[in-house]
Amino acid sequence: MTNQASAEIQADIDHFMHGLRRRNPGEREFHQAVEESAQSIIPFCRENPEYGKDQILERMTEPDRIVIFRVTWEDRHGNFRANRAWRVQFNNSIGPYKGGMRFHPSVTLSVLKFLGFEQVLKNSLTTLPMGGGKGGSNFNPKGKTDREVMRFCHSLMVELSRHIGEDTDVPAGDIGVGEREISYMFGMYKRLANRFTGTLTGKGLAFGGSLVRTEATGYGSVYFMREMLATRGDGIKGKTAVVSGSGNVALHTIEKLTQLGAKVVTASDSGGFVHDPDGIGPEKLEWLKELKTVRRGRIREYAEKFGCDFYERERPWNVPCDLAFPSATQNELRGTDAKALLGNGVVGVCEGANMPTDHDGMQQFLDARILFGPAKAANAGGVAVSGLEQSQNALRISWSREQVNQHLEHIMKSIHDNCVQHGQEEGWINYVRGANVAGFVKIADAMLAYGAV
Ligand code: NDP
Ligand code: 2IT
Repeated sequence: MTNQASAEIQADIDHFMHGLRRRNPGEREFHQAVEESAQSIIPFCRENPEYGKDQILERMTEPDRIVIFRVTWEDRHGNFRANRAWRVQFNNSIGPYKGGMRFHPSVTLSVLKFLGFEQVLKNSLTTLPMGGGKGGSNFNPKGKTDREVMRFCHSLMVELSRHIGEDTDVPAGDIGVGEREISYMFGMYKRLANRFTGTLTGKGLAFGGSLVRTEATGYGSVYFMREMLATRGDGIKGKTAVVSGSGNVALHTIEKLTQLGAKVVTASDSGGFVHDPDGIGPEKLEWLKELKTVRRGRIREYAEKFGCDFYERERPWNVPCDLAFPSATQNELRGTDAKALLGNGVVGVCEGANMPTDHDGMQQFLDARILFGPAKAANAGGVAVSGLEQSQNALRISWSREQVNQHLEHIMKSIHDNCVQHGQEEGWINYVRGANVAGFVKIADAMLAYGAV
């Protein structure tokens, strides 16, 4: 590309981002997510002018609708408490809105808009007919009793139920929302709607949940890494891996990596990380699952139990590894962390979390041409199996563990191949560009076909 052409493209991106920032002041995470995608999509639209018309990207970055509401609930001391909740219905061009609910004190409208925008492109990549949305609340489930969480979830659903439905918008879990919260929300939804439908996913197996949904995001992320490694004649077996987080995504990433013969040497939570040079093998992982999902304890206890090092309030990116799986939260892997990983010879990074790598970190990985699987491709396995849960609910059947896992492996391979198709550059595959463009094209085709709606 000539210098003049790349200067013109940069000017287009700057112009677009200037407008987006002006329309959405102060929404830092939303700006970051859109800019990362625009850097792939705007050059693609210049090369393919049929996609550069009708304000497609401008319309795609404006949510269809946002519902903001108060959630009042009663705590264990009899005090009334009030939180704010949102549902961002971002884009339903290719199917009903679909995406998780996040409960965390850091939740803001900006965070949910970034997640909703990413979800639109991610869901398009899954090959399934799903639009994109996201929701959540600044409610902090930590330290709350089950009954407090129940009362919060029930109260939230009294309002949310007006806006969702199996063909309208289908919420699921995310940070702070797992099977317990989905069950409370689904129970109240079912009562209010007086219909038993698959309006939420991630449900318990006894009431319409799908096998492998719990494992799907972590397993999918490892399957995606496997596909990336295969393009270089390499594999998972024998690799040393660093994982951040110890929630749903991280635990099942560790599980699948270990099953495929890798050694996982770290896990973390917001208090710090543990470094276990012997590896978090199956027995230790069972203990960790119980710690995190039943006792809701802290990762520090793992170090005490198994006699390894705990690094308070630190992240694991200085630990030498072949593969890295940021699987906790956004912007947890920054430029200096990327430098440390590259310095230690990392060959692949797969984003289990949404937008865990900041702009500087991602640029370094791309410049180094390592295998970098961006979130909207690498962690799409979770929402893909949510889509399969919707299919099973609609058909009123349940597929076996093997059937669902086969679908998941197939979908991750399709996503990978689609990224390769759109991400080929001289001598390497730019998965960031591949994922953004492949996700965009399908939605853009639908929006162009609909006209001005
Ligand atoms: P969980 O709530 O199960 O676990 C979250 C983990 O990340 C915990 O270990 C938590 O530590 C840590 N964490 C959360 N916020 C922070 C923070 N601000 N700083 C440091 N650590 C933090 O969530 P999930 O595993 O479901 O989600 C993890 C990531 O994966 C998120 O980015 C989510 O959007 C993404 N994702 C999830 C999918 C799913 O199916 N669940 C699907 C696709 C992506 P602590 O307990 O101390 O808070
Ligand atoms: O970020 C995500 O893809 C999720 N939290 C899962 C969403 C879903 O609908 O299963």
